Amino acid sequence: MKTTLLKTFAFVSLVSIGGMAQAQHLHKLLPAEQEISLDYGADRLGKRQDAAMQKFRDNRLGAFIHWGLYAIPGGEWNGKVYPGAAEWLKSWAKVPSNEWLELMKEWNPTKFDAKKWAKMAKEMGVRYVKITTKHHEGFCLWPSKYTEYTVANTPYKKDLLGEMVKAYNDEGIDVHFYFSVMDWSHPDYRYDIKTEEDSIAFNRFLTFTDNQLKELATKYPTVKDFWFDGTWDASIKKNGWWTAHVERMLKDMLPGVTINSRLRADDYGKRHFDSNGHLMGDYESGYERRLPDPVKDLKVTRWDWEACMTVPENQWGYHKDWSISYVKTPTEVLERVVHAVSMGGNMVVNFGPQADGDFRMEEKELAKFVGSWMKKYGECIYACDYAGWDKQPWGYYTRKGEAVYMVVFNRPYSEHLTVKVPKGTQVVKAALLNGKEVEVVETARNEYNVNTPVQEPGEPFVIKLQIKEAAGAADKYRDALT
Ligand code: H79
Repeated sequence: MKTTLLKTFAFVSLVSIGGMAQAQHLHKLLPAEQEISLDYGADRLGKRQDAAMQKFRDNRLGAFIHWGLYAIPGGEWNGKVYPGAAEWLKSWAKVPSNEWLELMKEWNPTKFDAKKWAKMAKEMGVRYVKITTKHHEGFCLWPSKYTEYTVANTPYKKDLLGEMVKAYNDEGIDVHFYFSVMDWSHPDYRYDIKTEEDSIAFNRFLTFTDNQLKELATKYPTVKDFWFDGTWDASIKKNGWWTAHVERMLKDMLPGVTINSRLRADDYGKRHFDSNGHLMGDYESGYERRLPDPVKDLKVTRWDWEACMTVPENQWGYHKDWSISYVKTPTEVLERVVHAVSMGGNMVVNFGPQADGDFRMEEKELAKFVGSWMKKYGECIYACDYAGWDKQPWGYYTRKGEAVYMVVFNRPYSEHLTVKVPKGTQVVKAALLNGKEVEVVETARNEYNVNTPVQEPGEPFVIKLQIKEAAGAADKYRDALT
């Protein structure tokens, strides 16, 4: 990747797009001969192919847990309910850090039962859980020895993170760590580096962060992934070297660990994708509360990616009033999961537990709904990938080897589901996942009608197509002579 070229010219043009570094999907690939030399760019081209990455990918469905002090006020401060994201309340209500951290005195989740949480995740069918070890507020769910703002100094006292890691792992669920680099509780954090003093303070902050990360990797060595957030500030963009260093440090400590692209900034402060257009980290993590367009954005299959979503419009931490914004129905949540897998990505569904350690009723019901669907149809999700077939209006395709799954969300009045196959592909058989065959009729060159099941499933359902990809198969269709 290190090629010498017109570095000065490239630098000038890069500075001009520097302002757009936040646009996470600006990732034009430069022709190889025009690539610039980078010390802190992508470490690799293309997808990671090792077993740990394959496991990450095969898991496909995950849950996010946003849990911190913000669960206590639940979006309300001094009698005023703020409609913004509950985990940002400190910022919306302009609460000084010392006052905010007083909430630690009230942190006592008496209903918390890690085993129950793990069971709920298991029943939902998630294969991994991403836990906020520390969100922007700076409060740590583990007893970090590098700050006083931890669960150890609350009435609860015990290591919440440790309890969770053990309980999830005991259920066979992978644990991923969310970690916010931006830390509102730390006096040395800087949004930008403008003076020598800023630089000295921020270097201290980076050492503190290294220490916390080493602590997490040492105390909880079964962690499979670090998902970094709060990395958009100028201070971090000016220290791209540090983001590359963190990725290397964690990978040296924990072989196989995966790291999201959001951590990284290159030599020029370009984030997610380096100045040559190559993805940094192991998977793209910019799909937050949005998804690629299933018709136009096929390029996302060039790299691994993971999306995450909230159930209300934008609430990650617990907010007491979900009536402020639209709340997705369980079927809508499910559709986003399928959408992600159909495009070769993972989906993480967010939960914001209450301060008492229980989940709100809507989240419990959602977990149950997704779980009962996954029990019946999970075969079209786990270890499945982008099928490469033209999107049809009835739903989404996923694929595993010779099986192509049709996941039907929109049942047509015609009762026929149009399937257009790539050239040379034949549909041999179509069946429901319970084995019951459905009729499939070849209607034109590379086109089939698959019948909907006679009995109304009453929910999004799956038809499994067995296919044959024959090279040079005889073509019985004649081209139009007109
Ligand atoms: O943890 C959840 C959110 O709290 C966190 N990421 C998910 C997983 C998140 N929220 N917002 N963001 C990440 C991006 C925030 C960008 C902004 Fe800004 C911060 C908009 C306004 C303040 C960037 C920095 C743009 C202006 C300043």
